[in-house]
Amino acid sequence: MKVIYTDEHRKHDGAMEFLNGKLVPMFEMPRRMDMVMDRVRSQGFKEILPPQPIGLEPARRVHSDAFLEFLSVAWERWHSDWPKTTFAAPFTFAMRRLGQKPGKSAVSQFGYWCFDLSSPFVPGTWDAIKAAHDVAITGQRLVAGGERAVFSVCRPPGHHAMKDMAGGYCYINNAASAAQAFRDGGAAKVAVLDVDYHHGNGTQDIFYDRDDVLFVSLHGHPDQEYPYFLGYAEETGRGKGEGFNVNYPLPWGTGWDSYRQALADGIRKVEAFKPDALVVSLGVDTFEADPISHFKLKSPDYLEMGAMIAALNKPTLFVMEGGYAVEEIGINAVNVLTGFMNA
Ligand code: SP5
Ligand code: ZN
Repeated sequence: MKVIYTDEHRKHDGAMEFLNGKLVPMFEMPRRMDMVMDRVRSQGFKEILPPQPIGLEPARRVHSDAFLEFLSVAWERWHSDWPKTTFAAPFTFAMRRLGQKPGKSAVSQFGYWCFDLSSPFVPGTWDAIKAAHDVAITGQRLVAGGERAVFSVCRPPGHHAMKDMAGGYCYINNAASAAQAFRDGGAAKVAVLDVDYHHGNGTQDIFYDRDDVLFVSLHGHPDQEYPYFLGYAEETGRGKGEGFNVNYPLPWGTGWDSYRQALADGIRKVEAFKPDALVVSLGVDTFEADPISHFKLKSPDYLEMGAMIAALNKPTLFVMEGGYAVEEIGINAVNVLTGFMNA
């Protein structure tokens, strides 16, 4: 399996996040991808390719121009208002009611284009965002060109990013952009299977009204877990998208036995949809030792997960999302690929 990777993600580093009343160094850190790539190399993956300079056109198909414009200037805007600060993040939010608009100040713009405090900017964030998107779409093009499967090692992750809002460590929705790129390349139907611990609220937002992209997500129940406001089973799509959004909210403490049953059900839904391509939002924060999550998957379970995904027998793009148990993230993520290839 080809792996797409670049060191550009390292430029997105050094910001803090709020967690349960404390300002802490971000769990979403560069070392995560070091651990993934160490494991990729030690497991004998030979073809590690840099991304092509794809640019933002694919992203424009799933995000608004104004939002992408904000991302591109976010750090400079913030820095010119608050030159003594080392990272930028919002602290008040527009909520988008009563016609609220982004104003001229950086604080206003961050509060308008973000839905929470956990997508901060440092000087290199925009370069990392663009590189992660290039990584995703380079993988997509290889799969569209006939590869059975490719692993796009994206960082920052993407699945919380909505059409016009950043949040949850995410800025551009790499998986959604890749799914749309398959469509634009001639695939009639595409499925996105999201196995990250957190609900893929951004991907759901982007495809909620559509019947050409099936979104299936397994995640911590929104009654207990981030992103809290979306991810319920009743969210099944809207208009002609009705029936093409499938959520499996699962309680804290979920282990492989019940996870496997939900995954098998989700995979049956993907199979019935008969997609021409599959995008997997691959988060491994379902791991038992993940510091911000509450599922109980063990490392060997990821081998079986990969085998189950392989049984769909679709051209498959794996897009890296979450996973914060840094010591084991490489083992777990690469186990999915190994299970897939050995199936
Ligand atoms: C891509 C991705 O995985 N984003 C996740 C963003 C999660 N951000 C906030 C999580 C807060 C969860 N509660 C922590 C409880 C720690 N004991
Ligand atoms: Zn996650």
